[in-house]
Amino acid sequence: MNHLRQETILSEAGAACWVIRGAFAHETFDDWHAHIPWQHNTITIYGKKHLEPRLTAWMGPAYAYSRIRWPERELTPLTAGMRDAVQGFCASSPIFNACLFNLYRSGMDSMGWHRDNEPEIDPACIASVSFGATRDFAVRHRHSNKKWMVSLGHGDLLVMEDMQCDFDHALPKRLRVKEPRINLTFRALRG
Ligand SMILES: O=C(O)CCC(=O)C(=O)O
Repeated sequence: MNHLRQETILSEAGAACWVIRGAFAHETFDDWHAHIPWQHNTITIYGKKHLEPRLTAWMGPAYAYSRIRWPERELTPLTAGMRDAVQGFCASSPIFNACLFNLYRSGMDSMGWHRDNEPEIDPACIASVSFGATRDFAVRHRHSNKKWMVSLGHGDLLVMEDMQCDFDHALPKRLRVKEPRINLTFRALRG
């Protein structure tokens, strides 16, 4: 894997975001799509129920966010293998014991600005792998409003270190994108 190099997206006040292009380009979208137990959750915004603009799945300890409750589900061998490979790129990270999966069916699907700052998530490192369509990933500083945009393609690894306090991130809609994208986000949940 000598040809893989780390590309810094941001490095500010102890926080960092970096990408390794094509780290998992040998994996196929179809294999992951078939492997993951997708579900389509309803969320409540200002008292109104909406279907989330993406499909999701969870493997790891029991976890809840935005009133969605995920029961404990063991990482499958395929997911645990990917976790081990991702962990290999993140030497100083706590051990990832959970994975949130996102399926964006087309550029109409998205994820709004947020932080992964639930108290049980270790903020030191969150790592994600993308498969399928290339999509823009946006980051903004919560106080200065400075913004960064990085395009994530098939097999790219994105790592966020100590970013969940001062930075938000999002996956904006891109109406020209017709193809689906899967994102695997590995987190370390504290027991
Ligand atoms: O799909 C992405 O790259 C973003 C996923 C994300 O922000 C999250 O799962 O918290």
